Amino acid sequence: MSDHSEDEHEGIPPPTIRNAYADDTIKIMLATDNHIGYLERDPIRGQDSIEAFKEILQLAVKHDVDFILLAGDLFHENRPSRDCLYQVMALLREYTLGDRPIQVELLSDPNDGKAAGYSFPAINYEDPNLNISIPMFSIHGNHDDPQGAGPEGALCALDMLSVTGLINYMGKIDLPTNDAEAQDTGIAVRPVLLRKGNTRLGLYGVGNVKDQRMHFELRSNRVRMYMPKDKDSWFNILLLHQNRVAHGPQQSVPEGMFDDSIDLVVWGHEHDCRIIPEPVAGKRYFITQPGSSVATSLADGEAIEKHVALLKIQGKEFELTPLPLRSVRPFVIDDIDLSETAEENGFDLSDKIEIGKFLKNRVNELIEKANEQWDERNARAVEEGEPELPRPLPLVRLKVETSGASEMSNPVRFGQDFIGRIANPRDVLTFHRAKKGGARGTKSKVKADEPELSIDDPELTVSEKLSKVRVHTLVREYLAAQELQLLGEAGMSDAIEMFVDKDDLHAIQTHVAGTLKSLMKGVQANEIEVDADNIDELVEQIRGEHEQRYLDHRHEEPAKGKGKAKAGNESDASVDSMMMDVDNEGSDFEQASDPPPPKTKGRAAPKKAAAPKKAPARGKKAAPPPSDEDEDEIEEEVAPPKRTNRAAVLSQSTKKAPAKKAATKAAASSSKSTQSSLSFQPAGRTSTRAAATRAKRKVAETIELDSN
Ligand SMILES: [Mn+2]
Repeated sequence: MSDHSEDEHEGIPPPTIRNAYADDTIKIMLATDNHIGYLERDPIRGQDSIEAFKEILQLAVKHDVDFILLAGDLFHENRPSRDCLYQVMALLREYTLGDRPIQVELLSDPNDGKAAGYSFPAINYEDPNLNISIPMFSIHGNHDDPQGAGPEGALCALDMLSVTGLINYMGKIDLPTNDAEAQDTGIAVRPVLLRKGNTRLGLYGVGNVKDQRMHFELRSNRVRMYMPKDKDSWFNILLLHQNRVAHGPQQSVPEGMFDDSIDLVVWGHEHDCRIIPEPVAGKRYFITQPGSSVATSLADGEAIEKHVALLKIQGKEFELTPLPLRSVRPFVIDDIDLSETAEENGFDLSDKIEIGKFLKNRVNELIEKANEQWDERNARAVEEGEPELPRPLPLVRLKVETSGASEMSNPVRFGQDFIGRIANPRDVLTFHRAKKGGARGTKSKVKADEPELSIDDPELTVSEKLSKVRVHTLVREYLAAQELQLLGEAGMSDAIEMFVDKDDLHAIQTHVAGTLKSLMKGVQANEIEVDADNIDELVEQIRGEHEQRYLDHRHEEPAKGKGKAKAGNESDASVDSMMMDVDNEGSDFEQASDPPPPKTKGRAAPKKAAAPKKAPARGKKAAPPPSDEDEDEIEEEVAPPKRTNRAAVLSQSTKKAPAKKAATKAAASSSKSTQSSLSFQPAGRTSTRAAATRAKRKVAETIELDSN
């Protein structure tokens, strides 16, 4: 056992197995958040994630484990590149196939979760056509979650590995298929049940879902675990991938809400290594948080030495041995307050040259520290009989609080002096300023309850903008600047997030096309006689309706994407409409922080939308198609400016009809010309793509700085 990261939990002795019998001991290689593909194009760090993954597989072989267990985010991208898939598949084939006999017997149904329409089982080593030596089990994370709704339902990268037989994908949440079921089903968890000798092990996997939903399902007791009758004579592991640290109301999952029959929770998603099992107040289970095997942000938590663990289970006892990952490059981070250090060291805050010198010295010290760290770790490993490894370039981050200093030099140029000595010369320095009215703290995460920040805020430094301005704020500002508000900021914002986060190349196109179609339909349904004066207003009203409808239905969307239900999307939606209740309890920051600007109009919209249907009662004729030539009829349905509710529509339409006679012809033809002037589709599209590209760039950088 390595002797460096123990005793973090005072007083409580680490769980141990007292009398170990090899035949009864299940040995597991525990790891998570490998984020394969992170910075894959970086010439220095491009292979970091894959190297760490390779080391984990080698450790699994070396320690002769029964299987490997991962808790999500195997891949950094929702659609991993070909290189990533190639390397992961090759490594899995290299290290997890072979003649080594498998000693854990599968007791649950091997067909639980198998690919529909095919004969092969879900668990790879139950397939006689495959020769598996070390099975790998994994849930999905938030990066590699199932997306899309093709004929096979939502799929993720793990589904690919699963059908190739290289991985056993678990925790794809079962969604209820009809309304009635949705009332009493929440998240259903079917375990993988295993046995070795006298030890019986239940693996309960819950792939990532939105924290709000998970919180709700837990609170409402709707996380249903299918457990064997004698569940307490099993050792039960729960795998999940959620926020553990609160980033806002309901933006995390509390530690103490899991079933009492659970013995150990393996918590994925949080990147800092807290792998030593921690007890939970009032609960009998422990939590282990292995942390990521690659640093995906240069934040404090990632500077903790990276580990995986050898987990041994015998009966109801377990023992966890942290194993340091030797291939991970060292990372040191430091924080300085420029005005303080200027005072201490007697230089002037306006002296750029002095400041530059000082920062360079400090970075040099950090490089030295990182190299020492590596040498120590290497020496330790060599002592334990491991081969020596060549020293990689370290990651170094210096966070500088610049309040009081007038002008800072360019951090990228600053970093050029360190090329060849550190792995991240471009972003070694970050500048930030304390906000008036209290420090924001050094946490790099976006706080959900912070006020919205504008990208144009002159108070913000570039790095603050990147890390703190939310996408939807960016989108709204951009759409406003381009006068593209028609596209609807909530929908556009979601579409851009899909485009960026999930590599859904069609997200924006689909959204724009859908919105325009709906706007057109709205205009036409109102049987408009449109002229230059009222077209803007009318379109704005319809846009309001559309936006409101979108917001109303927004929370139903994830249900379609998640789970394997192919049909019954309608009813799936009701699952998340349960969530709407939670959301509306008042703490949902999304709802609170992005009210569509024309909210009142949006509200009035549904009433107005009903008007055309009522029309026949007033008019002589049922609502005709928009091309109808009966001008009198059209007149009655004219959308006058400034009508805000149906009463107004009724009174105005009677008043207005006679007055407009003369204008009718012009109106009718302008109705057509308006149609063509409404064809802003192509223009809208290209501009949107430009918006998306810009947003993508900005978002990508943000994500790089701050993503689990
Ligand atoms: Mn994650």
